[in-house]
Amino acid sequence: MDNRFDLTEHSHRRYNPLTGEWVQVSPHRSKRPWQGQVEKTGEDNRPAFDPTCYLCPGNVRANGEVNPTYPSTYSFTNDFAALVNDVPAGDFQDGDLLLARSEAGICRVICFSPRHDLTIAEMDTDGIRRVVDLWVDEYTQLSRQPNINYIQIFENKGTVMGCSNPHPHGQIWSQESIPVEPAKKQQHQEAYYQRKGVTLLSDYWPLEVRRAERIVFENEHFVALVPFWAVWPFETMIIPKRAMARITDMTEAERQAFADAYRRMATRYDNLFEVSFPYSAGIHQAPSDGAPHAAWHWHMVFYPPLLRSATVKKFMVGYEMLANPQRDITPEFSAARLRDLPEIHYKQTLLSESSNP
Ligand code: H2U
Repeated sequence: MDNRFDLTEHSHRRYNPLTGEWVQVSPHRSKRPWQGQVEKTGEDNRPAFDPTCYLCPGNVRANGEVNPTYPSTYSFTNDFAALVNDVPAGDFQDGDLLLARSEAGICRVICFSPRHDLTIAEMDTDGIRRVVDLWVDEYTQLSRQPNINYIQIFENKGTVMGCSNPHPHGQIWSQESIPVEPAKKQQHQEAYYQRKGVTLLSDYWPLEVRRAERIVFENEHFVALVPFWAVWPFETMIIPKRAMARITDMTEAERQAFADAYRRMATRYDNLFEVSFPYSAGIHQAPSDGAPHAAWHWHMVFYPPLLRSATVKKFMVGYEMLANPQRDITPEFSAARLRDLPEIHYKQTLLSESSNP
């Protein structure tokens, strides 16, 4: 019997060089039967305008403000912001063990489209390009505010990810400190840059293109892949080919290519289980603290919770909570599934099939 270590067969740990963390991979376990919880997918027949939606154009929000009749994108300061600017600056400390610090910030809500029934997966690239432009404008404005040193752009999609409203939207939370996840990535990218003189991701993406097994697709300026160290079953990254610290560094052509990559990834996700695919996605980029941060290479990450169908979710419990994350299906298997999917949304395909039987 051949007993050589094989990543596709044998239990192993994989290292995430961006965070310094490890993930347990157990490929031999992916055939185990499932008799646990099945998620409800929910009805996906939404109207283009919902008079009760607080994000639709012209509607009243929870605090009584009225949204304008916006034609493409719209952003506003979150009416229930987790971080606010009028916090008295201060520290609390008792010895070495009890430590707290005031944290000011600004939270924004970003409506991707006036259409209540769309998602990024069903929007066209030009519509998504307007979202990208708005993110760049928001980043620019927020970075000029005093005490805003980090800006987290993200999207929660689907009720299973805690999204409160199906209207296509995302959020931005910006604040004084660098939060935990980007701080880890900053530390590891800095150390790599000091050692090698190039960004970690500008060495990583060509390696993945050469190996090919985890690539989902690429365009002229971006690579989309399942990272070697992926934790979530269908976790992916969109990486710019050029080393850039922030999304504000993108050229016109790169913004368009980023919109193209975001649409293609979201559409492939919906096509995977023919459902509006839930995820939390967001952009990790350099702090907005005035320093250049040459070691930072910005990128977008997608963390989807679904495992093997529209209704079976991956649970991060037990060992994952107490030890470290664990996955059964390999990143290479997930990449192959995503790579083989069409980039035309399944609803479009169904529509054209029913009009041309
Ligand atoms: P999520 O669906 O990802 O939770 O985002 C919706 C955000 O919109 C949420 O943070 C805000 C909530 O505070 N919101 C408003 O700012 N105004 C409203 O009228 C309702 C919801």
